[in-house]
Amino acid sequence: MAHNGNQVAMTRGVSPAMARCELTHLGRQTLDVDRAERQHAAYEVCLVSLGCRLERLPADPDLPDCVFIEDTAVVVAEVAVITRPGAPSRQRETDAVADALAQFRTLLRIEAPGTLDGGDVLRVGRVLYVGASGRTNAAGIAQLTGRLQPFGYTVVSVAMSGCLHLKTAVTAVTDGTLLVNRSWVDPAAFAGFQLVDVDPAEPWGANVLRVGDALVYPTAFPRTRARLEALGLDVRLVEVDELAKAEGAVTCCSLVLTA
Ligand code: CIR
Repeated sequence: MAHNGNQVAMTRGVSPAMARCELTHLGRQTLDVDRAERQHAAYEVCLVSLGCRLERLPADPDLPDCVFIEDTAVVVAEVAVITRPGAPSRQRETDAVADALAQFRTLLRIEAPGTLDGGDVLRVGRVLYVGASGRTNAAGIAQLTGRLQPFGYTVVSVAMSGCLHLKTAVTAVTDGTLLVNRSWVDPAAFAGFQLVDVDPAEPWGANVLRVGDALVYPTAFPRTRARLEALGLDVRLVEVDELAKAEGAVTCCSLVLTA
């Protein structure tokens, strides 16, 4: 097994109620929970192969979207900010995650009336770009700024539209390079970065999970993958199409942190 410092990947099991997940941009399709579980298990194996120690929280049968653990916290080196997810059905997801994160970080919180989903937070170095999405409101962004500025972080609010979270539209593939779908976010917000566009046939292809120098990436976007590989990037494939029926992708299924 590779070693990646003291990297921990916190994950949470697939809820047996996942078929009742929140949906915003997709119609409800038949969801095979067993297949979603198998895909999630293979995703976890991929993270372990990249040197992460797995910290796996059990699923909650009353929380259909609990597998999408990314939305419940923003973890930086110094602290973890427990979010207040924008979908009311998801707000109780934070309890178990906060309990588990307390062994690694001092906890801070987003409080009402603020809402914030971790999927809207793209951190590159000490800058956090935060999508003003349907889930994350101005109060949530202001609170995140207040919690993290004392540690030297800058929080930048980013306008976006047409997709669920900022990281549906843009993620970092290196510290200087972003993978982006320009129809959902204006890249003017990211001056100074090299930009790689998703292939026009793969609008959902902008969500990449970086673990060390490796990129965990869905099998579903071969054209965009070729663009990443052409840059010499180390792409590790996972099949997540069943999870994608619930509008989830690769970043949303883990919180990767240094212990
Ligand atoms: C939701 O609508 O909240 C879930 N069905 C999907 C959340 C995906 N989260 C993410 O991409 N960070």
